[in-house]
Amino acid sequence: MAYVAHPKSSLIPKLEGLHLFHFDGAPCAQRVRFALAEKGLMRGKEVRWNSHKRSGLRSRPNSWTSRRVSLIKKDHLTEEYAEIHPNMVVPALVHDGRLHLESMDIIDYVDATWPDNPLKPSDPDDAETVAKLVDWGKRLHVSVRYVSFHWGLGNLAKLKKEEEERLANLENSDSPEQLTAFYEKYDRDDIDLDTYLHHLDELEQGYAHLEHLLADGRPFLIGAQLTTADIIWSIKVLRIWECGYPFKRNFPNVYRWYRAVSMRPGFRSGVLSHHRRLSRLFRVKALLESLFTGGLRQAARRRAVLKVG
Ligand SMILES: N[C@@H](CCC(=O)N[C@@H](CS)C(=O)NCC(=O)O)C(=O)O
Repeated sequence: MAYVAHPKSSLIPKLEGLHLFHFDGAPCAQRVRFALAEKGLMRGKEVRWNSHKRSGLRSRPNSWTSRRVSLIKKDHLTEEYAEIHPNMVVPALVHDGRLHLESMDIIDYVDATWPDNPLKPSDPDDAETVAKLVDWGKRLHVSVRYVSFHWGLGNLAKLKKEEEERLANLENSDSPEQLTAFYEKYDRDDIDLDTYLHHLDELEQGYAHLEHLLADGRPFLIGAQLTTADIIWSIKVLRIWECGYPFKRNFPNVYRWYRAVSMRPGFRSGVLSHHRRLSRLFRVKALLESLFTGGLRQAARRRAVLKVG
């Protein structure tokens, strides 16, 4: 569902240039912002996400207007947002009145529309490797949700009863995100530890594959060029690292690669510029949990011991 031909929201056709509906702490939006920055498209005006005011309808060339949809205030669980994104998730990109959904499809669209600094390799074998890595990353999206909610956000991510009801009324039954079904269980602590550990295991299998690829010291996943594979996987590391996962100990090559990618100007401006405070908060929370109750760090250690045993 990359491009939506007839969006319900009357705001969409009014928007000129680039407008991103996003949240600074949301991994799916972080990937898009990272890609936009790598293409030289910088964050411009901040506008209320649902504003129809004339002053916010047109973006400057080579920049995008930020329409921040707060996942904390649950802006995404409103009828107005469901008219923009029927699956009620961020991000959504509008370019000259046309609505694009799905973060990796958005990145492909941006890459094709602004061809400088390509994010896809021209060599067909490399392109196939990138496509496989991106697909794997996409499949792990749900695992990031389970692991980061359980060991990161905890009770903070639970919905109130009325929010749950609103979501159930508004979410399409065929939405691939299936948020209603997830929150129904999550809000009632109805997901067992084995399920969370299964998702952690899925992620660790992905990181183990990257660890192997990166063992020869290459700067990026396929070699010398930063691609969409680095974009999706670096954000997958960021979120789980913020939850306290010991990358340096468990996957040292992944850690080295992630550190280098995260120093790039595109990562710093696209991903971190407005996320630093929340990121620090996540990390302090994870640290306290690892000291007192046993967080992701301990879960990862127990798993490593079990695997060796
Ligand atoms: N497949 C979608 C997934 C988007 C998605 O799940 N977004 C998350 C943030 S990373 C979200 O908005 N979640 C809302 C929630 O969990 O309530 C994409 O890649 O764009």
